[in-house]
Amino acid sequence: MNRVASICFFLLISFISNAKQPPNIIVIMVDDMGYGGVSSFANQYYQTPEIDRLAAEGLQLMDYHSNGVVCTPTRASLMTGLYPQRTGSHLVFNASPEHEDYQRGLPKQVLTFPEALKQSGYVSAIFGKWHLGYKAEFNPLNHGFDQFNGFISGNIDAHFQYDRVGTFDWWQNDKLNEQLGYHSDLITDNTLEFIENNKDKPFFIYVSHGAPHDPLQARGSKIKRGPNKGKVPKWGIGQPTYSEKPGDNDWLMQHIVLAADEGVGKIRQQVERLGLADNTIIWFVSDNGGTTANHTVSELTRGKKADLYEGGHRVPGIVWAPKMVKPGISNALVTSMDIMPTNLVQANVILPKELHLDGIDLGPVLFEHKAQAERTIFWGNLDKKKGVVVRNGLALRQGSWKLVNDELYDLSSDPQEKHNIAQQYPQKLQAMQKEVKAMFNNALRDSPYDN
Ligand SMILES: [Ca+2]
Repeated sequence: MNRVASICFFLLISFISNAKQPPNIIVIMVDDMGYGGVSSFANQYYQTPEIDRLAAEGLQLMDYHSNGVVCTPTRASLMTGLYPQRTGSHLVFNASPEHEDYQRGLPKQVLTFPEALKQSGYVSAIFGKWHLGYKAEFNPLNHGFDQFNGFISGNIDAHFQYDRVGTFDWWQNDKLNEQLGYHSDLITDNTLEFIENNKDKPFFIYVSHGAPHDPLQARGSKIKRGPNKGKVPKWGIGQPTYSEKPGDNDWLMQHIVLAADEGVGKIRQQVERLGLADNTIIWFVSDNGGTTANHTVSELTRGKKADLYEGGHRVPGIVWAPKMVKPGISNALVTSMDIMPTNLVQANVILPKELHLDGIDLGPVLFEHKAQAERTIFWGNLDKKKGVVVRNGLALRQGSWKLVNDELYDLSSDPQEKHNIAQQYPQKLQAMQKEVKAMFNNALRDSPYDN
């Protein structure tokens, strides 16, 4: 080896040994939780101390939005960095095998978050809800995850894992295989074990809670589905149960939400105990707004799950990373599809130049306090039978302007969307209506499905 080659070799080795291990990434997603589910956002009924602590020590994202107003679309955006329409995942994947949308799934050819992270040597796991396809080809293991303990449908019994149509739905990797316990606790325990087992390599964990989606069951509640329906399971005896205060839905919801909140605390503690806090990013987000039944809607946002008003998609968002964020409140516009590109940059993943992502790297805004350029984001629902946009239609956010079909709001002065100003700004209304249709149709053209 000549001298120049030796120096180059030395520099290369120095570079490798000095290169910091890329950060561990944990995304905790709760299901159907609006601002009313978290006390540091707008829960007036009870405290959520662990989620609040994450917010206090991290960045509380006051303008965080799910890309869908229901489950499947948001999860597709989180996994791909794309608008859900591009992957044909803008509909809820229905659990009934007779339903035509049962056949759909996140297309294999789309690059997923865990697949991209493999370039930097990450090991990846999902614990909990998938909801991105029922067929074997759509299993998380076929989308880049190394481990999966959870369910593929939209919701399960919290004790015995039967889905809405009575199909057993708890997977350990690609095999149906039960785990005994309350769903939120299983998700937490699997996460803690995975962190311990993989503490020496970069890991990505998608902690995907079923709470507080229905069926609404606390740890001590009766089983609602499957052969043991009506019984309290052995792990539920002596635990909080709705039977103590029948009809008090806030009490029931408190015990459902607090099981997930405890899990948030245990995950943070595990990261700290193993000395990983300085190189770990934890996101806490919801997949869509709250529901009337689960009492996580809030007067701060108009509407609820499935609405295109803010209550359908402006949801709790937190990013915790002690070495990277200065604790505080951020008013940056952040969406589900930005989490993947933001983390890929932190993970030193280089994406092919021709690969288009709709989400953007928000590292400069969140971690370096740079100013954010104005963004334009759309939400859209489609009735594929009629081939037209229906029910809630289309929404567009542009700076502080918000279009909801033929209504126009200025969120800077009217965050609760109480004053429709469409008549005062007819040209703005028209321009935004034109733009949202163009963006929606552009995204839909990439869908591998008919619509
Ligand atoms: Ca949901």
